[in-house]
Amino acid sequence: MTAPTLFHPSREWSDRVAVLSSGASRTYGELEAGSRLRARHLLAAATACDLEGARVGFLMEPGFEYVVTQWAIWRAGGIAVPLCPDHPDRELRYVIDDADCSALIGAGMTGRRIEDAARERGIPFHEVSDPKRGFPAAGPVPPDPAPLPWIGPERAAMILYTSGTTGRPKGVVTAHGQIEAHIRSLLDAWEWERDDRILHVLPLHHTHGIVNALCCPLYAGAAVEFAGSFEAAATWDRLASGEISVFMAVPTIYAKLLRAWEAAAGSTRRRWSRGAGALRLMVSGSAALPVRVFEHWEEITGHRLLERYGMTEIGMGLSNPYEGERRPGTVGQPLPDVGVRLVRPSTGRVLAEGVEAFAPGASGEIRIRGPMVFSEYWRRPEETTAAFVDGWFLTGDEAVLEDGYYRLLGRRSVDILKSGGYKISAVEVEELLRTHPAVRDCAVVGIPDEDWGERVAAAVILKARVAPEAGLAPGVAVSSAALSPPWGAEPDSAAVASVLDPWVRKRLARYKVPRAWRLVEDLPRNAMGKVRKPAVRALFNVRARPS
Ligand code: MLC
Ligand code: AMP
Repeated sequence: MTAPTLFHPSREWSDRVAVLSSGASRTYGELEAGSRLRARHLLAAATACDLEGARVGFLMEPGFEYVVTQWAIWRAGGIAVPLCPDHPDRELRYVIDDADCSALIGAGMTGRRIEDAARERGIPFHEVSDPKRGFPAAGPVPPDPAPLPWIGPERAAMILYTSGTTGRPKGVVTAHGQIEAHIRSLLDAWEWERDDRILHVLPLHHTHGIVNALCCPLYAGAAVEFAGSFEAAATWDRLASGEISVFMAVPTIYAKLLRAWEAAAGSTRRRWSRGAGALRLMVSGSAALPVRVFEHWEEITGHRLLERYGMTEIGMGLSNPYEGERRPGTVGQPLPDVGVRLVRPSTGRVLAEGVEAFAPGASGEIRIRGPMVFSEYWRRPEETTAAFVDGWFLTGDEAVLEDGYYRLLGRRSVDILKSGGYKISAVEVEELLRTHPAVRDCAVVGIPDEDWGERVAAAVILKARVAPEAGLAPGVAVSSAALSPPWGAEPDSAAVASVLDPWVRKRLARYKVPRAWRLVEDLPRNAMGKVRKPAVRALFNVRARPS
């Protein structure tokens, strides 16, 4: 394989616009120069000529600085660890510690949130304000063009954190060559062109926003327009501007856009519909796209959304065709260079491979192989080994191959939820809740939601005796029934929610916060004492489905 070109734009592109953000447009030449300078500052601060895989955490809003920083870390030989501006300190510190970051970079008010974390850990915090200035505090910088290290495709490039079936999120390590294989597969399948401009509305700590919507266009020489955070009317206006050719989003965003369209005046609707209809490509992924959303979107824009399937560990695996029939409710066929199999886990029998079904109609686990599949879970060798069988990655997703198209049936684990495209571990939320002084036990489940796919819901048993500092009792409470928060005589689900919601919010990303609460005296369990999650779902008036 040749040297990765993730951060080596073609010389011919120097004057082309690479990034538009905060009302300014920046060229590939500026990106190239800014990231080289920042890389040299990083190396000077570390007194090294190659960061040799040191992890560098960075926190900033989506925009030009983000891209300059990502490229600078790569050019300096570091591993980029993007941090999420929405996360509370506890989550940020978890990632910084788990990745064992040796330097942190922050921009603006958002970035300054990790300054204390750097000081406490005795690692440098670099504040960036202007790419031309690099890090002023980093001391003397070698003259340009100083040699930057050569980065081979096998070297680790990025760690992204993803939830699993157990506890806290794991770091997924991908190498430069793997990211490049992911990009090349999508460039080929979706026909990215230099003249494309994508409207970018996704978070930049997950593969959808980072690789599909940022690295792909930059690799193709196209332009990325950052919208800031997602806002439906502003997004419609930009889609209708005539300047955007590509859009990628999670189903919740399309659902929110549809609601905004329905609420708009007739003339606005016509303008939005006409404008969006002129785009070259609109993609949905990260969660199941409801057929109703697919159909409504087609009705108002004429676009048949291209739905695809991916995962942090594998990049993208399956996609409906760019040319050819895009079938609602399916995720299409294997992407270029991706090996896809359906396997019955209990027997190891291969039920389908590629587009060939060996046991028509039978469902199995999706297993993936290919040059884009990740290297390892960061410092978790046992979990890495357990994630593969014969070189195939076990996705944990269940699917069936029907008439040559894969259709997802759901996750094999009830403990993995998806809300608004974010993966959430029920176990992580449960483990946190159990550390609250008033909580004896709990069970967290996903309940279906039209717009969000799933919402997080928690059933909670309170301790019989609660210390006053628990916040649920004004003094010494003696029994669960007698627990009385200051605002009510009897504890009920609403009272529990009012105490636990703000407590959880301080500790977990907001998309992990339960949106529905039930106070229960006991949890439904099977004969082995294991909580029956389908029965927990029923507590929220959701019809039980098999676990
Ligand atoms: C926001 N909220 C959520 C939420 N996002 N609740 C549950 N699930 C979510 N995902 C809550 C907020 O806390 C707030 O509630 C309320 O919703 C409104 O917040 P908001 O910030 O105004 O919402 P909005 O900006 O509209 O955010 C929604 C969203 C966002 C869909 C734009 O969730 C998002 O960017 N999702 C994309 C996730 C993503 O990129 N996944 C890719 C993973 S990679 P309150 O009570 O706090 O006010 C992957 C692989 C692959 O999956 O195949 O791509
Ligand atoms: P993440 O771990 O955040 O990368 O999320 C990956 C998971 O998102 C996959 O394992 C699937 O469960 C889910 N997913 C991604 N794309 C789709 C899709 N088009 N339809 C249904 N689920 C999807």
